[in-house]
Amino acid sequence: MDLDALTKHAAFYAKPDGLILQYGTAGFRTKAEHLDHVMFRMGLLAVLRSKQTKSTIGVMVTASHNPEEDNGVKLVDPLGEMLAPSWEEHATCLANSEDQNLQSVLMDISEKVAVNLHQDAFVVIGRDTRPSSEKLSQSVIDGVTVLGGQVHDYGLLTTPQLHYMVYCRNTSGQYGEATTEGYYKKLSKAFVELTGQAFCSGDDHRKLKVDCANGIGALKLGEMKPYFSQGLSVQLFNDGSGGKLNYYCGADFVKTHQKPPQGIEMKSNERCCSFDGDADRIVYYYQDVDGHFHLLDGDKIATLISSFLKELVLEIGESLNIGVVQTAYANGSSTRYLEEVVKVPVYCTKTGVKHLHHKAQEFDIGVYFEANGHGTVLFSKAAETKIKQLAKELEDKKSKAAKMLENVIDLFNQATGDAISDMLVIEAVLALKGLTIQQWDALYTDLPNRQLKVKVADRQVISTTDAERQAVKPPGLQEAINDLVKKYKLSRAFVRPSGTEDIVRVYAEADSQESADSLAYEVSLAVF
Ligand code: NG1
Ligand code: ZN
Repeated sequence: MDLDALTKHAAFYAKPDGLILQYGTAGFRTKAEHLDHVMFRMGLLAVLRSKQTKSTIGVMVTASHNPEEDNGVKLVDPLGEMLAPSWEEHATCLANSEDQNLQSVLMDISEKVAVNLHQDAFVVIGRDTRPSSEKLSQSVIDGVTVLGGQVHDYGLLTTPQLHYMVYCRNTSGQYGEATTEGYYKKLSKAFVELTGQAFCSGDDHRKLKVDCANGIGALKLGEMKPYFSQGLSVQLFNDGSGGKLNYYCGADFVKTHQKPPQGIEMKSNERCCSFDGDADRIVYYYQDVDGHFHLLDGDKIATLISSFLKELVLEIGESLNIGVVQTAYANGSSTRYLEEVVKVPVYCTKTGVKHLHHKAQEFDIGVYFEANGHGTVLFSKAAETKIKQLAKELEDKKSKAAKMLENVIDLFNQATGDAISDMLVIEAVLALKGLTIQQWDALYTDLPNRQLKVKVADRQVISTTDAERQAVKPPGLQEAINDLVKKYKLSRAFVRPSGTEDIVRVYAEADSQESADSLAYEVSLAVF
């Protein structure tokens, strides 16, 4: 390690006085102008992680659905997964160390994780379309190179594309080719093959309007469109030509406000969807003939996909176990529908994709979605082998189902939730089952719900258990929530400190919107 070079370069990335940041569920996130030193340091950390794992590590510069002025960074582990939790602590420690201690903190981490400093390091970098992202990704590159690591800068990428690249590179290309073209071809081939047998009644079935949140999704979906155009025609809105990122548009806006984004022309009953700012989340929606807005969120997506997978698994007659993973924010109706109608076991984990992803890995087929539209489906190696083998056998109903599953495996991003990949899966399932968005929506009715944000002096005074559904601290809070919940029918409520904002989130659902609103309000008063 060239410590002189490190000191020299570090001088360009002074830490603002008193700034303390935490590597949370989405990495580091704050105003872009405060992030230069964090980016440089994450370049350093990525080198250590790469040396330790003897693998390629990814660094993504994005703040997802946050306002355009924000930015953020997260590291991607060897199999395209989120950074291991023990390393989140190292990241926090390194980001917050005072400038003069940088070297010693770095050495401490190297010792703790037993890094062989002579090992080669390779880091790949991607960034979203924020005005600050290019300069910030240069700071990451500087951090990597100053420690002697090699870099491949992919430039503009969606977050899930970077995860895909990392996964491909660490599995000797077996998962796919580590280029955007490789990604487009792999997914499009699977999509076109999967939808090949679908009966489409009219051209409208193949049309989809996509709100790209004025983000990276517009660019990448635009590039990819020609590859799958024989199966689906997408029309892009909020494509970044003039509009501001995530401003009155995108998946997060649509989900939180439960209304259509600005900048999209919606005719009644037309199928529309929204990506978030880095294209790892997706929600669907339509407006009915009476002008009512209908949102089909991550829970509806999980339901549609789980039913489809369950049918295919029954058809191939193999005992592959399916598990669905949700969080406490999943609408109670979706959980009931999955358990009672689809008849699949449902599990609840803490908020944050890494928790869901981890749980989903326990099954042959693990479906996971957050209500906000972030999710994917994971297939175990054993399941994949079995499916591939069955797909090769004689032409019959069984092998046809296995072939479909084979394409489904290729179509889902196995590294992380991916708006483009999920969109293609949903479009394929709708086409194959001949479902309209209205029929999909009608599978079950969401329980009315309300989410509120509460500002408190210190959100950490609240701690939770049971996958965040019960508050253990402060004393008396859970009892107060229990008493309030008893006042309403079909009700449920919980509170938890946000992992990405300085607030406490309150969630309530009940038999009517008025009751859900009033329960959420009463619970928020109990939080103070
Ligand atoms: P927090 O702020 O911890 O609630 C939010 C989302 C998560 C996840 C992360 C990361 C909700 C209620 N929470 O976390 O689901 O997506 O951001 O982006 O939507
Ligand atoms: Zn995102």
